[in-house]
Amino acid sequence: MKEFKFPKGFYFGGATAAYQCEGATKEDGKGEVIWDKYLREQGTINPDPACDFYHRYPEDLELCKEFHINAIRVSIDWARIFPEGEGRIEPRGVEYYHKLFKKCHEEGVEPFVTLHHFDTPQALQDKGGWLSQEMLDAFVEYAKFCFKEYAGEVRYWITINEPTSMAGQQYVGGTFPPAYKDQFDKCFKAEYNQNLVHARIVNAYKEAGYTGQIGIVHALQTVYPATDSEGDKHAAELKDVLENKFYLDGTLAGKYSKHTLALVKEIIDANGQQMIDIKPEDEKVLLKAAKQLDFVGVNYYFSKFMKEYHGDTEIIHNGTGEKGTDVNRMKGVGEEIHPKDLPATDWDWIIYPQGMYDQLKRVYDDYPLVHSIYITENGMGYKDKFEGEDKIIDDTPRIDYLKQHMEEVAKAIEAGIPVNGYFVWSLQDMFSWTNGYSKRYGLFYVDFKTQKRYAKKSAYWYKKLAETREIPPVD
Ligand code: GCO
Repeated sequence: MKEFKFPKGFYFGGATAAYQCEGATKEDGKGEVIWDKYLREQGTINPDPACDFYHRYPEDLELCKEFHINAIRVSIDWARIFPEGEGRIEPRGVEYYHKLFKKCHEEGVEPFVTLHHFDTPQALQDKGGWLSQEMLDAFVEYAKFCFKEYAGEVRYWITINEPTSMAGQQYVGGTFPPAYKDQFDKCFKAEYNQNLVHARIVNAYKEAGYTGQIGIVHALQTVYPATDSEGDKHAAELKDVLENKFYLDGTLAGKYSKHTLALVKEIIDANGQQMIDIKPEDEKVLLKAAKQLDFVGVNYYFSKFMKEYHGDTEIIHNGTGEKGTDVNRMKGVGEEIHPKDLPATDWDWIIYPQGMYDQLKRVYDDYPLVHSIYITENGMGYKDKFEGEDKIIDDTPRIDYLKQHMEEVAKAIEAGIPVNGYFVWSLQDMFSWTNGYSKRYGLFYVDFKTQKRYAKKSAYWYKKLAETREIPPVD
């Protein structure tokens, strides 16, 4: 791409999430979250010490400064502040985030702070999680507490990270606790509740008159039909409504279109379940929030290609498998296929940079209330190899991935789409919810035994990008 320069003030960030990086899951009075119980029972991933961000955040933020990374996505672990999700407050947890934000500002790194990044307090999950009114009300109270406590320290708030991964994997895919499968009615009910509680929080933030910005982060997968057949086109529409459109309508338009609801009903009916209730009074809340929303965050990793599926046995395996093993069929939706000519990561995530542009264009064109977009996650899982203290870790395939996607962002900006920042997932290596420690995403390699950080080749590439605001070549 020739002579493109990202605008001044553009954020070149790195993304993290509390539970994936902090470790210290039992420290300073922190309460239990759904992953503590689940990972203990599964015996697969030990969330401690992760990359020990709880103690090593100063070093990570100093690295940000050194590498010209001027923003960081962090999340607050709800159960550090409210160990039971509601009621009693733990002052040590409250204090920790004050220290973290202070350090961010000292290093000139703008914090973008997520309130919920997959780590529901266990006490609230026991009451029904996203399906319970008590959890929703507790979420609003926790959000209001944070707004007041950290006012002046946090200028960018994110209500929920990837609600689709949460609801989809809790009720359909079965890879997030409590790991139910094929419960499309509950999945859409959880989605409905997430949209609504997000809107209540946005409205509360605005009513209180804070001057910062508030948004939501969606994981958007761009869905294409595998062929031009009507059946494949329809399968793509169904998949899109399940993964993207129900959320986009709810949070960015503030209203579910008739077509969206018809597709939702079709999926639920095909699975012999009960259609969810859409209440007109809830839509008023959604619309008010959509009109006041400051930005939308887009997490983009891959695109999906859909084929009509006629079989009646469902095999669901949602993107967790090692290469070649990933099958993804959903009853009432369709079957994902992998076009032969498209590359994929070691976890079979199809690499399709064009999908990033198409998705940004869709969000901007189809949702006129949207006026500011951040790429809040984009990156590549890779089995990085450490070859000694004196050798720079060569992650050229990741640089290639980042470069191709940055070019799509640049294309979007040139087309007038207001993208104001980009966050690499992830700043440093941490663990992946379903793939553990072997799936590394970081710009900085973490030796999980010593907790030492090493800049990968991609970190130097990113530094150059942030310094010059121009996309450097791969080598
Ligand atoms: C992983 C994912 C990441 C994170 C992130 C999502 O493998 O862990 O690729 O995207 O899950 O927390 O917001």
